[in-house]
Amino acid sequence: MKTQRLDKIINRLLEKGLEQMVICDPCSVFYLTGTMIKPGERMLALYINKDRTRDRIFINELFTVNEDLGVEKVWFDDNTDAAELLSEYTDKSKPLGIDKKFEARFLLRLMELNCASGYVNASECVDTVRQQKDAEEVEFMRAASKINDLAMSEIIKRISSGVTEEEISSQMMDIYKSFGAEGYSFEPLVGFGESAAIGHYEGGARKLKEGDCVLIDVGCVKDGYCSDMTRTFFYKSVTDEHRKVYEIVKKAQQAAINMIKPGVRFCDIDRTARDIITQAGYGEKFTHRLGHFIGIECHEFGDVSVKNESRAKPGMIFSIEPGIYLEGDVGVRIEDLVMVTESGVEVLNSFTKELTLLD
Ligand SMILES: [Mn+2]
Repeated sequence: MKTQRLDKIINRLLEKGLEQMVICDPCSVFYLTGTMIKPGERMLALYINKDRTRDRIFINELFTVNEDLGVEKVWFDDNTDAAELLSEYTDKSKPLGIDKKFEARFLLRLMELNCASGYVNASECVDTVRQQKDAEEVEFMRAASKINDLAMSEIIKRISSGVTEEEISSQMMDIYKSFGAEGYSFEPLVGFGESAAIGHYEGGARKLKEGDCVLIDVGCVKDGYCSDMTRTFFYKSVTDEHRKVYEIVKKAQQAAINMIKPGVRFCDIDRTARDIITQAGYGEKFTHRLGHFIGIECHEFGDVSVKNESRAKPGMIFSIEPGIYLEGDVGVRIEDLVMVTESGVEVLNSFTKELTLLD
C-alpha cells in the first residue's frame, strides 16, 4: 500500500476519534493500492486499522487480482456472506469508520452482526487527503492535461461548415488514444451556437454555420488520472456582443486564477470571478459554481463555490471554469485545471485563451 497516503488517512481518523475504517470506493482503493478493482455488485472492502497488522482487503475471487496490493487479501466466493467475513476482523469495542460509497445492504449486515460499537461516516478522512496530490499524482495530472491540450489542437482541425456536434465529439476517443490516453474522464461536450447555452449539453445533430460559437468541454484519463478543459471558439466570424461576452468570461477566469495561493478561501475565488461577470451585467447567466476538484475522478470531493469556506492548500487541483449562457443564442465557458503550489498557482493547461476564429 501507499503508506504515506495511508498514514495521512489514519491521522485524520485518529483526529475524529476513530481507529478503524472500511474503505470501499474503488477510486480510494486505487489511491491506496495502485490497482483499480471494479467489483460490480460484489463487496470490495479495504479494512484499515491504526494497528497496521490488521489491515485486510476483501475481494470476490471472480476478480483476478494477481498483483501484490501491499495488504493481505481475503478472498471469498458468491456463496459467502462477505459482510460476515469482514466482521470477523473488526474491533467490536470501537466505532468503525464507514465509506459513503459502502452499500447499505453490506453496512446493515455489519450492524446486525454488531461488528463495532458505532458507525461513523469517515469518507472525509480519505477525501480530504485525496484533495492534496502528492508528487507522483502531480506528474500524472500534468500528463493528462498535456494530452488534453494536444487533443484540443487536433479536434479543432476537424471543424468545418455543416459538420454536426456529434461528428466532432465522436472523434475524440481516437484522438485521445493516439496521444496515449486510456479513455474519457467524461463524455465529450460539444455545442454549437445556441446549443452551447444548454447546461451539460452533450451534442446532437446541430450543424455548424458561420457566426456560431463552438464550445468544446473534454477530458481524458491517463494512468488513472483525469483531465478536464473547456474552450469556446467562434466559426468564421463573431458579433460584437459575443466578443464582449467572451472577453468578460476570460477576464473573470484569469482574475480567479491570479488570486490562487495557499490560504485563499474557495468562496473568495468563486466570488472574484462572479463579481466580474455580475458587474458586466451577466451575473444571472453564470449559472453554476466556478469549479470542482479533480484527480482519480473527474469530480472529486471539494468545489470552488460560494459555499466552500475552506482554504486552498499546496497540491490541491481543481478547475476554474466560469461561463455565460445566453439562452437561444450563445454559450461561452473557459476552463483550465490549476494546482495550488507553495507560493501560488500552476495552470496545468496551456491551450490559448485568446479569442479564436476557426475556419
Ligand atoms: Mn470541469
